[in-house]
Amino acid sequence: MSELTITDQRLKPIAEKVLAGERLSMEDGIALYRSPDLLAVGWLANHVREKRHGNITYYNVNRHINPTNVCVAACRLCAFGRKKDTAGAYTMALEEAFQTASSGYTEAVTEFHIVGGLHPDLPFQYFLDLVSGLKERFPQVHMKAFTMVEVAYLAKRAKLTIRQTLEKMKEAGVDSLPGGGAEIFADRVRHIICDHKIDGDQWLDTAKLAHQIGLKSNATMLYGHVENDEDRVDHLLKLRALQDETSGFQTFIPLAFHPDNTPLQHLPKTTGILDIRQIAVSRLVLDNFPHVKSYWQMMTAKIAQISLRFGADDMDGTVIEEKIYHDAGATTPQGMRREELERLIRAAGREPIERDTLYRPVTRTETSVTVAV
Ligand code: V47
Repeated sequence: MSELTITDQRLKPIAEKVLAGERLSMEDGIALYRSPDLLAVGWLANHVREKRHGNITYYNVNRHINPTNVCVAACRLCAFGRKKDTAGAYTMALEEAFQTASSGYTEAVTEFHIVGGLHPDLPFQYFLDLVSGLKERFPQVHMKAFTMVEVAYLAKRAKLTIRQTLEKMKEAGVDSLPGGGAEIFADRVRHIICDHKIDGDQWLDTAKLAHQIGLKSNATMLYGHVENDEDRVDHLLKLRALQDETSGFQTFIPLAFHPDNTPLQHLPKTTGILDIRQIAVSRLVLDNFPHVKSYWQMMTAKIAQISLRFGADDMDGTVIEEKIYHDAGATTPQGMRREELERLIRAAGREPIERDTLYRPVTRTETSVTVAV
């Protein structure tokens, strides 16, 4: 690794803490966002990343399934949701969802990533049947299903507690939860971008319950809209505090806001510099998160690749069919093949490792896929 050169003197005490493995504060996080010395911030994040993961970069072979885009919420951040019976609204019949699950690339997937809108009429049983039906048909595939927001909404509709709802989901075959819906926890920001969702504390409480019943989850942060540096660090610190309690988070995924076709489309898109900095600050502040993912669909493949030298150790996966960002103007491809992901990772000087959702290495032969347990 190259030598650390610091041109911004305010980074010196932060660098000392990072090199000594000490925890960063709110003020440190803000200084990292504001420092003009992005290369020093990146060096430090890369140092932490290499200490944890050496040269390895993870990816997986997954498929996204969005069973419905019908949503009772009308979040200003979103271009995906539709009101029932309006143009473009869709809801998959179960058979259709099962068909979708097996369509696309021929490479065997190890994960289904299942998220959708808050549908006003679909019963809880639909979602349980969806997961158990997929499990029956694809027993070897990990079900990473339903955000904390969907869990809380389904609990309310089914008149169950959050814990009961999570337990029923687990029984039906949910193996872990994705990190969506966290956005930015600060109320002021949430009122502007996603007024209709559960608040930050409810998101955290739901994640805590999931972890307590043995379900791992991810966590996200949507950045690049109306939040400020304090809101961003506050979000990271709240996640770090919960992780201290539960150790249930696997991966943190910063999501760059895509404004097109949303009520916030007057806002500018994030820049490459902010995207890279966001990865680096996340890696430095979230000292108890095993993984930081640079989700190539959001970041673009090129920025995701560069971020492998700025703190990220994971690029997400093949995805196959992405709707949420493409409705909001994303220009990335819908999916990517394993060879291409591996090529990008190798070109960044990293060693690609295919993982399953729980970060166990996957071995493939021409006829089978094996997960090391
Ligand atoms: O929660 C919605 C975001 C999230 C927009 O856990 C938008 O492995 C940008 O959470 N511009 C869902 N972002 C996606 C998500 C995710 C993705 C990949 C991997 C994992 C994981 C989780 O997408 C939502 C919201 O924060 N989102 N609309 C938009 N216009």
